[in-house]
Amino acid sequence: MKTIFSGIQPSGVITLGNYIGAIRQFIELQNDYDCYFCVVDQHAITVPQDRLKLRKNIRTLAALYIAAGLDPQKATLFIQSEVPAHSQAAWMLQCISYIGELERMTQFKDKSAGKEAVSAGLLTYPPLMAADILLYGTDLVPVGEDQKQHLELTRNLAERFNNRYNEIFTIPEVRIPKVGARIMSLQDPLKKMSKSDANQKAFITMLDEPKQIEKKIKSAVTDSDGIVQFDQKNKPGISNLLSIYSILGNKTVQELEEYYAGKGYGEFKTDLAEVVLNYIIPIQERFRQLVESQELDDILDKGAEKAALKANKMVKKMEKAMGLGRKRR
Ligand code: ATP
Ligand code: LTN
Repeated sequence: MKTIFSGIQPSGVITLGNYIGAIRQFIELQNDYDCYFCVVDQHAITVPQDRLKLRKNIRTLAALYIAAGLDPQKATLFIQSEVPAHSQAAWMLQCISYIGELERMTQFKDKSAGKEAVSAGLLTYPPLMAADILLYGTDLVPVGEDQKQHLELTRNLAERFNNRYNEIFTIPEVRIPKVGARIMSLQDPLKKMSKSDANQKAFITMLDEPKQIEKKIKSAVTDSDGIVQFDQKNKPGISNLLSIYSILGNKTVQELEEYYAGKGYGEFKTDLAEVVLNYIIPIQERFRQLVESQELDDILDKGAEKAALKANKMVKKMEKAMGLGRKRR
């Protein structure tokens, strides 16, 4: 059976973008692959985090994975910092990464732009991500569009290691959904929807109150011509809303355009809010039952144990290939 690995940062409450671009794929794939899904908390500390909020976000994210449909009987769910092999492997991979290639990463450039104090971790984030993936002999990595460049680097690092030391890594493929790989901000449809956006109105989280969700959709930026039509270039706002509607409402964009011909944005937005709520409310109900439960702790304990078993073996192989430590007698 082929292996899948993916991770989400607990840098806030996951958004509709994370759900559509990432989690929705995970749920679909868990039946056919050996899956490892991770709460990548060590990635989240590459930018400053409040410790109490981070703790809360980690637990929230783990519960939301399950509330959204991830089945812990089928997939392994765990927290990155609870499996030390990730940071061990990340160090070794950092030592074969070049500063130049890390500086070229778009995410690094975006997150460091205009900041005075940029952590070294923000720069060395990609080798940690490569470690996450390579430790499990991963064949496929389901992610949103924004992670494509990091996956390319992961493949390069794996090939570099294999050529330089020993052929121990599987070269992973990226899997980006055909639709919904890049849900845009509701306030600036030229920017991706991001859970750490300073403007709360720019994103919908999976735990927003129904009233808040309605409000955010109603105040989403569109344009002034009032025609419900998909045109990414000239009408990015309404096109983004059409994508969300199409995916969650299970209708093609063309069907929606036909249905809303001659009706304004107001009616379209009211219906979209209903579609989003129908999707999110059941997830929120399952979430509330899970988040403080012992069941969640048991799932995460078991997940970390299972992940460590596999990851530790790969760390040993990496150390052996690089000549670290002593030869085992
Ligand atoms: P942050 O705001 O902290 O950078 P983020 O919201 O961009 O976080 P990540 O934790 O970095 O989210 O990403 C988790 C997964 O969700 C990744 O697979 C990523 O590609 C996907 N993803 C993130 N934002 C979007 C989006 N707007 N549309 C589709 N997929 C997305
Ligand atoms: N870099 C990713 C999160 C992430 C990830 C991973 C995704 C960390 N490790 C391994 C896939 C596989 C992000 O910012 N979205």
